[in-house]
Amino acid sequence: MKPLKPFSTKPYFLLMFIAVVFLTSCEKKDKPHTHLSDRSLIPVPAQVHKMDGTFEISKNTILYTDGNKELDKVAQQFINDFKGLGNLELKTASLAEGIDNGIVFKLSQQIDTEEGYKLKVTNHQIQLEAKNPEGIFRGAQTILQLLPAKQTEGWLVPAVEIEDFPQYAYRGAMLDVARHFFSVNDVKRYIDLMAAYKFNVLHLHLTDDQGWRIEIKSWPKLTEIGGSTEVGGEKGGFYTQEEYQDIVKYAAEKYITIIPEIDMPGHTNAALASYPELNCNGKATELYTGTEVGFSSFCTDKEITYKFIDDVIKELVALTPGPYIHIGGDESHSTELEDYIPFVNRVQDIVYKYGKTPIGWDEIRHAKLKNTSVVQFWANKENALAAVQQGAKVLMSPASKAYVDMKYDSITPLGLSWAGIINVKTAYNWDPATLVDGIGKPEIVGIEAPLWTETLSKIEDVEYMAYPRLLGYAEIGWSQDSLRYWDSYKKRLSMQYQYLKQKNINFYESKLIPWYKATVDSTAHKH
Ligand code: TNX
Repeated sequence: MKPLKPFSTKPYFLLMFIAVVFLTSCEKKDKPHTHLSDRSLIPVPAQVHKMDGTFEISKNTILYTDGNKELDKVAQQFINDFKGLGNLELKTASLAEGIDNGIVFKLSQQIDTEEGYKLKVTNHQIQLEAKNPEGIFRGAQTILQLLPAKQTEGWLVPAVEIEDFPQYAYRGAMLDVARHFFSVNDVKRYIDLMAAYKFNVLHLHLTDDQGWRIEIKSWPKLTEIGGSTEVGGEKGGFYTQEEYQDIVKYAAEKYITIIPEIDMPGHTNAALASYPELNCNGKATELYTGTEVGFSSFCTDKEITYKFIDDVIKELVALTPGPYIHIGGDESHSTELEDYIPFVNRVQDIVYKYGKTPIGWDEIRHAKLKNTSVVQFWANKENALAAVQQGAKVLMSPASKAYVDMKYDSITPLGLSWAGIINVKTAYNWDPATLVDGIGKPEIVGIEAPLWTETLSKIEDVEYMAYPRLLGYAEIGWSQDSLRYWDSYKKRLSMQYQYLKQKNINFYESKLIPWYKATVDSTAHKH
């Protein structure tokens, strides 16, 4: 055997090679990682490319932004949301050339879709880009869904590339705070949950027979008297203008527009009980705490009625930055059609006079609509079609699919059933663009899921009816129809179990969904 040359490097190379292989394989073993299949995205994004790798958010992770003030606020919200989950407070820094680690939120003109975003997760970076901070906010919700609901072996985000944008510009939910009153904090909680699933509109049904819930300074008895009760005769409540503005601001931070509704000429008993002059006979009505509809009407041929409406809308417009004012118009069974038509025409003009666009329930199509006005389809297809023929746009809220106050099944303890039973599948499995012959995507502004509260007196009741169905409406509004399948949705919804629990939502555990109840810990893999 030939002796080794004293300074031969060969054996060292071999040793080093073995050491490197050993160490990297160890590192692989110890570094926890996760898979995209462990996560569930609702609404499903337009394009998802699975990649290899995992990004881990730790206490050392830095969130970089490119110095835009509004973007910084969105970053701060992400930090707060993450802190709520993980008790870790991420640090921020401004983005500089060459940064290729950490989390990056960046505005980019290369993305041209409203609310759209591009997200890229690799082993060492999460990069989120959008045209504006709103798109970043939507994308940040996706990042939160890419995290486990509870800490696993770390805050692991699977590597992925996502390009996403919404199918409809208007993705709403409605809360009836008139039948039962809900506090500012309840409404904020509703907003939080909506934001997580990319809704962008909250319609507040502020007035009805049973209550007037928004302070109008020039007509103070509306809330003093009209806001004093609710269904069942309990104490009602109302939002002061400051409280309403607080809601508007809170929603705006989550890129949710508040649309206030003053329902008229019917559904007006609370106002009629507050001011005798709004009644044709000059006498105030009694406050009403039952659940019948269709018995009240403003006196449509008194001038004071229009002075009243002008004052109300003027004050409301001053508090409402969003483009729409909802004027109701439904179930005016105590108003003759010949009175209803000129009434709606005048109210429509008042809204335009103050620079806003009116929305009304589908009955308003009887009036002469401007082609920028929006009709909210809820029950009558002919009404919706007639509105489209006038050139108006349609907001889709078909009661038999999208009314979240309908029962899930015949034994649901809460809710109503006049429009049918809406289980989680029925709520999900419909397409707004094919529901009414003659009304397609170009005529539709979007969808909205109304929640009427005749039978719901607590926020837990509201949540029980809204969740999980609201997740389905979120997906109908946001995701491409070609990507929506019940089987896929069902699986993704089942995986939201821990997320809904983690947020303490009192949701209905539908038997149609094979809820994935295991702690999310078991979804992190070591290889
Ligand atoms: C119909 S939908 C109504 C509401 C009720 C609801 C109950 C609509 C425009 N009007 O006044 O609260 O049914 O489901």
